[in-house]
Amino acid sequence: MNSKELPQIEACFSPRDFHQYEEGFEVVVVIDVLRATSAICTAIENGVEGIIPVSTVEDAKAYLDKGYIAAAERDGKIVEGFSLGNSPYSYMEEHLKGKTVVLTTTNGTKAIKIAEHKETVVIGSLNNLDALVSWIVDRGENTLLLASGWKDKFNLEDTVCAGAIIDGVLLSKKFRSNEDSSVAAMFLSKSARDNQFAFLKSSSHRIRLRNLNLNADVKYCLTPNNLSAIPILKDGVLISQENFDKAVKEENGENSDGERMVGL
Ligand code: 3SL
Repeated sequence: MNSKELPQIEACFSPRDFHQYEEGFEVVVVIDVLRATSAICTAIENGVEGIIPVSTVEDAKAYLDKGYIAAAERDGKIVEGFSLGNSPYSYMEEHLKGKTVVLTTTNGTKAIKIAEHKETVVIGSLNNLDALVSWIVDRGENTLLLASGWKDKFNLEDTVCAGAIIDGVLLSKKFRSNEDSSVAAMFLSKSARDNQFAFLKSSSHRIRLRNLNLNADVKYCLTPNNLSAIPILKDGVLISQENFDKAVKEENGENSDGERMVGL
C-alpha cells in the first residue's frame, strides 16, 4: 500500500483547535490524563455499566434530582451538593458496579461533548495505553487524539500520552502521521518515557492537584498499562467495548456469534 493510502493518526492539543483538525477523522480518542479519562477507564474496567458525560454542573444536577448517580468536578474539587467527583479510586467502589454514572468535569467531559458527533469516540489514558494502541491499529481508521488540556490551553500530560499512543501505533507500520503537533507530541513522550512522574513534576495541573492533596490520584493516573478497558461512546453513554459490540450486533439482528437471528 502506498504510504499516502495508510490511515492517519494525529494529535490535537486543545478542544479549542478541534474543529481545525477533525475533518476526515472517523475515530476520536479523548485524553484527559489528570484525571477524567483515567477515572472513566477505571470505572468501566471495574464494572461500572456506563458513564454519561455532560457539559455543565446544571445538567449533572438535573440528573441527580431525577435519582441518577451523578458526579461533578470543577477545578479539581467535588462540586458542592455532589458526593462523587473525579478520583479514579472512587470508581473502584463495589456499590458502583453495574450502575450508570452521570459525570461532568472541567475539561475531560467538555472534550468528549465537543467530539460526540464523530462516528466513533473512545477514551484514552496512560492507564489503557497498550490496549488502546492495539485497538487503534486493528480498527485501521483515521484517528485523531484530542487532548483535553486545561481550559482550552495546552497541557503536558495529555500531550505526552498522545505522543506515546502515536509512537505505538506507528510501530505497526500500518498508519502514517503528518502534523507537527504529532511530531511534537512524540518528542515529548520520548523525553518523558523513562520517568513520567519526574518529567511531569512541573505540569501545572499536577501542581494544582498536589496542592489539593491528590498526589495518590496523580501517581495512579501516570501509571501506564494497569487497565485494558477501552470505553466507547454509544448513544451518549460511554460503555465497555464488549457491551458496545454486543449492542451493535443486536441492532444488526445478529446473535453473539455474528449469525443472523431467525425472524429478523
Ligand atoms: O479537567 C478535568 O476534566 C478534570 O479531570 C480535572 S481534575 O483532575 O479533576 O482536576
